[in-house]
Amino acid sequence: MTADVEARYLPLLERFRAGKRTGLARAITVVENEQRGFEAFLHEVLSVGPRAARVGVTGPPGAGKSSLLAMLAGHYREADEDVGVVAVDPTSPYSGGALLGDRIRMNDLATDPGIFIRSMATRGSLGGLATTSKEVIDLMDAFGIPRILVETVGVGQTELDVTGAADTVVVVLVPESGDGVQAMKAGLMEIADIFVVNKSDRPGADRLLKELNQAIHLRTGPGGSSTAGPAADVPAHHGVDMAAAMKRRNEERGEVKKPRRWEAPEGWTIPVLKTVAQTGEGIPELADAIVRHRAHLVESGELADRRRARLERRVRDVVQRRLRRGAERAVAGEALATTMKAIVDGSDTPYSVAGTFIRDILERETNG
Ligand SMILES: Nc1nc2c(ncn2[C@@H]2O[C@H](COP(=O)(O)OP(=O)(O)OP(=O)(O)O)[C@@H](O)[C@H]2O)c(=O)[nH]1
Ligand SMILES: [Mg+2]
Repeated sequence: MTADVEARYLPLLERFRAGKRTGLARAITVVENEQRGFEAFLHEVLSVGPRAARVGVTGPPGAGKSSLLAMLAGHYREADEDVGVVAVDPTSPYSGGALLGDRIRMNDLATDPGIFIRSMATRGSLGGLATTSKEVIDLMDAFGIPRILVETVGVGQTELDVTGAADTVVVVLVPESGDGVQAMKAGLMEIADIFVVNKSDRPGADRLLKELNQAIHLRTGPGGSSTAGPAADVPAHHGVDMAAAMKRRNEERGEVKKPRRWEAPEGWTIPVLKTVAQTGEGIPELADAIVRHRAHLVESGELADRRRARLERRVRDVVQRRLRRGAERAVAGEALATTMKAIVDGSDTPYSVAGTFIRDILERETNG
């Protein structure tokens, strides 16, 4: 930390490290608002590395994600475990005694000192779950909260990004949200570690359950879990091994391995569970599946892989964010206006001017 940042955040750092709730709340605000020096602050507190069990809960709007999450949080609280709840782009509000659904009141949870709730918007970040949302999760983790539940609405691309924030992804579907094939198309199939058929008090739940089980069975083949992507099922055509070719292509592009896509870790068969979030039916089973998946991740070494992929991604995101912010600051106002004369005259072009800006930005960013 530079002396400047140190002076600014030292008291906060102390409160945070001392486990003061207000320290966490303030730290989250600093990060959310990207206040000056927030990255240096994150650097200080994140050096402990991730410890919390992070569970992402995603699915279509109104599927009962919040209700499930409240029930899960309650379940953990019964065992006296602290729980962090992060809702990204929530359509139903969480705070201030608001409801989660019609009947499940969040009041008890919101006033429970063992529960930390934060809801936030993605602010239109590319890829859905904004980097800052992930940083808030990291803060909760660094604060020492052992369980963090993340809710995202599974529409568009948003849900795919939950894999960038969670170790275990729970996909919530409901009988009326369409069939299992639809879920596959939406990409939810590919990211699920656990499927939940919520609102199983409603008609059609068993049909959805069956469809999901069939889809999983199809995907993984009889008697086991999948070991590779869909291309692995494609036999070598005309001497071309699709899976190998795709892998090579991805490697050549330097693409980061995404362990979540069509790569359910070996030995893990995605469970499909029935719940009624309103009554709490099926919640202990869901909690149990989460524990089992966690154990599986640890034993198979997959947890380390997933964390590593997440960290690689974070490095990229932070670099991009800093350069983008640097560009927004530098290429504006007076500085930009003064370049115009030469460009209009034709003695300069936007390209040479861009080069000058980029050198400036890089210099400023490397010097803090
Ligand atoms: N019948 C029935 N209704 C449920 C169940 N779970 C949730 N609901 C209701 O479904 C509605 C939506 O629940 P939420 O928990 O807000 O769903 P959500 O997925 O968080 O919704 P968004 O955040 O808006 O996408 C509420 O009216 C709940 O009371 C269930 O198991 N059975
Ligand atoms: Mg919700």
